[in-house]
Amino acid sequence: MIDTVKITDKDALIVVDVQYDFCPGGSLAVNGGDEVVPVINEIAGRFDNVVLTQDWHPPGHKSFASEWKDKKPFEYIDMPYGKQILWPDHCVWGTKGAEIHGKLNIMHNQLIIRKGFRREMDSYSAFFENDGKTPTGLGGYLKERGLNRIFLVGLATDFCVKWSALDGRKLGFDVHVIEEGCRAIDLEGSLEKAWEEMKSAGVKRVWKSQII
Ligand code: VGL
Ligand code: ZN
Repeated sequence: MIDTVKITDKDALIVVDVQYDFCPGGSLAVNGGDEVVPVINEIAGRFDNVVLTQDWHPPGHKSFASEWKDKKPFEYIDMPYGKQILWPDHCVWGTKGAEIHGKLNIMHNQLIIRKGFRREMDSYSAFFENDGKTPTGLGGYLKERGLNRIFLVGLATDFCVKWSALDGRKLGFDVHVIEEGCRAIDLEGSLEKAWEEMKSAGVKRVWKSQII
């Protein structure tokens, strides 16, 4: 029998980057990205505390391949904080693609944390920018509210969800990822690798039927 997880008022659901650019038709579309919307709507009602993240880049963000001569999306570049994958322009602030999906229906969402707003640095994780040390403030917010157990859903499993899960562990949170609430970009096996990394960091992989 699979264990169930009983949600309490000390838990938080974190909905990562469910934005048009990561959904079919968007500039960095994730396969089946929009399929997470009804799943998340269903799950969200079981949580008293819900937080959203929003990938939010200025035009000309350095993670965009279009900013670099002779570079194409999904190639790499060395940034001062390490290796960076270059992306198609996406989630440019003020554009439709940056908006949170309109069918996401979570009236009791309490916070939207924006990330990636510094032109020179990318930010996958909900907790730290890609230098691994500049905080977004979410860790402090959750801790101050005594919310120590987090459940992640959203896009993409192998980038922003994974980085958030690993940083969540580093900050001492009890971290769960809800399988059907996520979809992946999956570049060169990155999805399988993501689940391995999360497992070894003590992230728990759960299915929505286990959440009661
Ligand atoms: C993401 C690539 C670039 C994500 C954001 O939300 O997973 N991936 N920016
Ligand atoms: Zn981005």
